[in-house]
Amino acid sequence: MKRYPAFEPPEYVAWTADPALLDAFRATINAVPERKAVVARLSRDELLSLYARLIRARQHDIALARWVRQGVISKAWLGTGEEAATVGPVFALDPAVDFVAPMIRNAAACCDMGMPLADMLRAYLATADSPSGGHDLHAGSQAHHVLQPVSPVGVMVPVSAGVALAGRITGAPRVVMNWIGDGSVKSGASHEGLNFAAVQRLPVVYILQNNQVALGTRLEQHHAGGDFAEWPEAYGMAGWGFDGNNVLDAYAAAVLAVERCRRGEGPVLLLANTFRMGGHATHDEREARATFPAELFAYWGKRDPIGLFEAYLKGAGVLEAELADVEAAATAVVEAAADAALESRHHLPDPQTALTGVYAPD
Ligand SMILES: Cc1ncc(C[n+]2csc(CCOP(=O)(O)OP(=O)(O)O)c2C)c(N)n1
Ligand SMILES: [Mg+2]
Repeated sequence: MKRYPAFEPPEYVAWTADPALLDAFRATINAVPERKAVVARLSRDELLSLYARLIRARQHDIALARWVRQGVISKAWLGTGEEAATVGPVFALDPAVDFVAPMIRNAAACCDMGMPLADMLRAYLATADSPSGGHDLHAGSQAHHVLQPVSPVGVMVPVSAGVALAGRITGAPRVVMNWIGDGSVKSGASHEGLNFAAVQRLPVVYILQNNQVALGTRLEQHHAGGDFAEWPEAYGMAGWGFDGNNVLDAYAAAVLAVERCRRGEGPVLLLANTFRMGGHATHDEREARATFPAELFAYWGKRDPIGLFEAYLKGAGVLEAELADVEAAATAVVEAAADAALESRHHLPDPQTALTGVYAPD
């Protein structure tokens, strides 16, 4: 895949697959028989679709980083390096019935559920034709079953439980997938929501995305709660981990969680270990580099989830030319979406609409 030195972490610029890590990637998806069986059922087209979605996610971040550099927007929150923890699990859902509650770093969930990329980018421009009409840069769309993130992180945990409960009450069974960070899972709302989902046995797949940091606070500075792997049991729900940089492991772990939810066996708390390869947003990348030792960036930089999956596909016989075609198509889609969004740039909302959609009609 093409690399973008101006917009990607320096560790990715001259990326090549470490043979030992590629072996580990394969070993991970073969380690658990149930997951191995799920991965084995993926068709060649589905594997290429996962690849296209990963590229689209990376290109979405590159488009935003480019806008920041060009002065179109002041900053952007990126999921670079964490794409597999979003793209894999969403692939386990049925977008026609299920819902997602992404954090801002899980933007890929929006387009993977069918939201137009141009709308996701318009959210950053706060245009009148953006998903919230310019109210908020967080992107969501009821029509596409994407719950718009609420800015106070952790608050979506009980909201997701509520959406699942509403589905049960109204006879419209659905699975809700909700990502929570290693930081936001410490919020009061998150604890209440996880407990409520557990006691009501609601069909929610919570994904605890541990990227080792919350804004500028390292995990060991905000975490005294032992191994996250023990948290599901503490809440009284099922749970298991997956490799947050292995899209196939992420997919398989999520399929098993979604199946359990559909059987009515209650929520699942998945634990994904990964790493934030940049700053909290584009404004504090230098501080982020000072927050962690360079070796940690080097360690995770070798585990680029897209590079590893691409190397896996090549090893499985997919031709380089075929991957290049998929990459070019996904890249063109994002570039066209960015152009379309920019056309709306000066279409700002009428100030009279500031309260529209904020309060229920009397
Ligand atoms: C209640 C609340 N406190 C603080 C913030 C500012 N804030 C936004 S994201 C964030 C860190 C979240 O960390 P984590 O949950 O680990 O997610 P990550 O950013 O690492 O993906 C903070 C402190 C906020 N939005 N809401
Ligand atoms: Mg975090």
